[in-house]
Amino acid sequence: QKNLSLLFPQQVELAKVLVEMGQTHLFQHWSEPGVDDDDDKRAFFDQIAKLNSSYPGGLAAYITTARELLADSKAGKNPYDGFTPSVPLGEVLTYGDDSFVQFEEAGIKEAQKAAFVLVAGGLGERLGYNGIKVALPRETTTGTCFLQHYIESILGFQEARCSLARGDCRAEIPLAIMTSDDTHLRTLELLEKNSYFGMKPTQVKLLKQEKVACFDDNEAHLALDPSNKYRIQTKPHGHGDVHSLLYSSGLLKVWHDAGLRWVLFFQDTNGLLFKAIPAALGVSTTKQYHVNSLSVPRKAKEAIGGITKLTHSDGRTMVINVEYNQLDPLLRASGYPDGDVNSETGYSPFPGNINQLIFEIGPYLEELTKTGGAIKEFVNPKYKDATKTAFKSSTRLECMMQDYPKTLPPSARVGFTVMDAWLAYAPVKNNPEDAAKVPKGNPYHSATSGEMAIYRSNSLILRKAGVKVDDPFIQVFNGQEVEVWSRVVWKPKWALTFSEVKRKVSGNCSISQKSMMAIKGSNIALEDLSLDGALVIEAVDGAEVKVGGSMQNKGWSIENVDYKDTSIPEEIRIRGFRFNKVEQLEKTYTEPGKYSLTP
Ligand code: UGB
Repeated sequence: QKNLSLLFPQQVELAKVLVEMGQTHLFQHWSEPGVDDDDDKRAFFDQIAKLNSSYPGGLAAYITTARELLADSKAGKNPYDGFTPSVPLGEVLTYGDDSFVQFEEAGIKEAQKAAFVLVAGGLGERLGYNGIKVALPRETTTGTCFLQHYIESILGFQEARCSLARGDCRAEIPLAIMTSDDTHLRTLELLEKNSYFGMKPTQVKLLKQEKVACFDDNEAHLALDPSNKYRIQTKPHGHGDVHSLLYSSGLLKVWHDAGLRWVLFFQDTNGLLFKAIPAALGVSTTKQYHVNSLSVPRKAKEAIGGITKLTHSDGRTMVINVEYNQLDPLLRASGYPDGDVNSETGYSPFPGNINQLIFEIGPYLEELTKTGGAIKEFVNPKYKDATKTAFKSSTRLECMMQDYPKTLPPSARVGFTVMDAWLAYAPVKNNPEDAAKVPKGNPYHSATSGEMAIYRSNSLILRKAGVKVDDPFIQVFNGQEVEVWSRVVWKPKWALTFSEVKRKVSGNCSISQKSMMAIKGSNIALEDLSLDGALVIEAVDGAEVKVGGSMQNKGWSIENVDYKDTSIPEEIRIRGFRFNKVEQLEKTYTEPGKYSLTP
């Protein structure tokens, strides 16, 4: 009360709202007015004003929803009450077969009408990495970071667009990146420092999401920052913010008006994803899906949602992601006493959502015009114990981008596409310690597995294209047992589809297990190549290089490193290995022309 004399009328109103909403604890430590901290008190109200204005209905609505959701969570109430889950039918693709190749061809054409949206506002709490996740190397053979790889992949589609359009290359494929206060500046810095990795700066739009207030307990008391008692702790509201941002920024409308047809959403650290995009986009256009979610076979209890058909007792049905923390209780409550378990196939019967979503822009914009992009929220507190009375750390309301179809009418065409995990999904989400505790047979989702998955995928693709690639070794890094395949990487412009890989590989090619090969150029053809060592080829556009013959050198060895060894850079030690460049053949072609590289 005494402090109110310090405040402006709007601030008095906000203070009253807080008091009415049971938040008096926020003021308990406040000193007498004028004694000290006046600036801090003003800053406190600035923050409250921002939290209040950036949430529909203001803080009162936010706290009210939180109380309801926290009570439901404590009572173990299932948000899917009344719904019966069953396994849905989707488009199941097999890499490299005729229909896959046809879908890829259709998808590459449709990429001409696509816009990409990267959601990269997450803290990456589970990984515990100090930098932004998109700056992490996707693989350490070339050190290319995730963001560079994503941009180069999109530019690859753009190039494909150019060749399809026979020279008309004016149109650029747009990329929007959702950031948050945690990632915004560092994302911008990464882009600027690297000249946007080849994109035009105007081609990339950053949309910053605002954070929401955190709660300390089930009564939804707002959590004060332990290091500043005049600040409310805040955390990201979740990737679901992307819809309201695309709408409120006007970007979606700009894309729609420019004649684009598809929006493709993707996450910060999936190094395989772009291998799956052409075929998935092909499915969207062929099946005329308004919404298409990419999924992979899911191991029970894996931290990815399950795509589920939900049938309500009133007859409604929808095919939707059920998040990993909700799938088990939903199944137990609806006649599956064992909950989230593998079937006889060794996988959960529910395909795993990898949050790669493809929306058709027209119906999407129409829907957002009605909803403004609002998405249903949820709360996921981490309780200290089974009494569910205290949290391990503060919690907040969240929303997820894949919940978008929940508000769609039954007439909406919502589908999903299942791909092999080796092709489509290898996220970097878990720190080494937690990854080492993942039950045997379940994916680690770590920096170690994320990188090894790239080599596995590329090796398997080359095998399908007729190259003899040795079987992998099994090795343990940071306590995780992984398959170590030949370290083969290529730039997206070398090949975006299986047909392109096949076009660039001919004769009898073989690659030994100890080999590494980095292909950095679009016109590099492998012909009767037998590689046993390390080979790095770089070529400018316009240089056509044929690589063949028996190439042998000592190559790059792999050394174990310990994630606890702080003398090693964090990006490396979280993998548990590093390469030792003993010997390699490295060749760079800087001028257009025709070349042949033989031993
Ligand atoms: N993200 C944001 O941009 N803003 C935020 O506020 C939060 C996150 P996580 P999560 O495919 O592996 C999702 O934390 O949420 C970005 C799906 O819900 O990595 O636990 C963040 O930067 C789940 O169904 O994942 O789980 C990152 O790029 C499953 O599909 C992305 O959102 C799982 O991902 C995902 O955030 C998966």
